[in-house]
Amino acid sequence: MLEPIWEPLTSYRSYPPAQMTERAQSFHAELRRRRTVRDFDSRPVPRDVIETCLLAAGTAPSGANLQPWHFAVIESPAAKKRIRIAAEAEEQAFYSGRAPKEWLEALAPLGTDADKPFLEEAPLLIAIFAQKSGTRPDGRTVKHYYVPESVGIATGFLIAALHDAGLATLTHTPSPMGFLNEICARPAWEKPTILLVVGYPKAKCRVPHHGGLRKKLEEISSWV
Ligand code: IYR
Repeated sequence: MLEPIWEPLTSYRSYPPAQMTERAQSFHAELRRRRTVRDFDSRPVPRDVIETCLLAAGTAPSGANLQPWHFAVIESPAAKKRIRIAAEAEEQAFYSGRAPKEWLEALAPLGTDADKPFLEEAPLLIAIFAQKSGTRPDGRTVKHYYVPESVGIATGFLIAALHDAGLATLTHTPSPMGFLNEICARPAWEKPTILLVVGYPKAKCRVPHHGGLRKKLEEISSWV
C-alpha cells in the first residue's frame, strides 16, 4: 500500500471578486468562439504546440489520479488515408441504413454525410484511447476507475487548449472505430473513444448555424 505524502498547496491562486468576474467572462468569451470545424486546411501545425496541449490535457483530474488515457497523434499521410477509408466504410453503413431515422433527423441541420475528406486533409488526427487498466512504475497491473469520465474530462481540456492556441478541432466518432488500435499500434484492451481532427480551418470554411446554438443558462443549470 502506498502511504500519502502531503505537501503544501502552492499553485492555487485567489482573485478579488471583480477580477474573478472579469476572468470568468473572458474565459467564457474565449470558449464561446469555438466552433466545430469540418473543412480543414492542410497547413502543418507546430509540433511543440500540440505537445504542450497534450500536457495540458494530461493535467485533467482522473479516478485515483491513474490518468487512464493515451493520445495517439497521427500525422502520416498513409495512416490518415487508412483511417479515412476505414471510417468512411463505417459511415456509409451508418448513413445508408444503420442509423435510426430519429438520429438522422437530429444530424440533418449539421449537414454531415459519409464523406470524410478532413481525415486526410487535416494535418493531424489525435486518436484518444481509454485504458481500463495500466501499469504501475514497479510493473504491477492496476485497474483504472471512472475511465469514461476521466477521459472525457481530459478530452475537454485538450479541445480547450487547442482552441486557445488558435487551432480548430472536430470531435469525430466513426462507429465502431476498432480499426484505430491497429493503425495506431495500440493494444486491444485500449478503447478508442474519439478521433480528434486538428488543424486550421480552410480560408472559406463555413459552419452550420445549428451547431453554434447554445442552450440558455436556465436550461442547462439550476440552483438547489
Ligand atoms: N459519426 C457520424 C455521424 C455523426 C453522429 C453524431 I451524434 C454527430 O454529432 C455528428 C455525426 C459522422 O461523423 O458523420
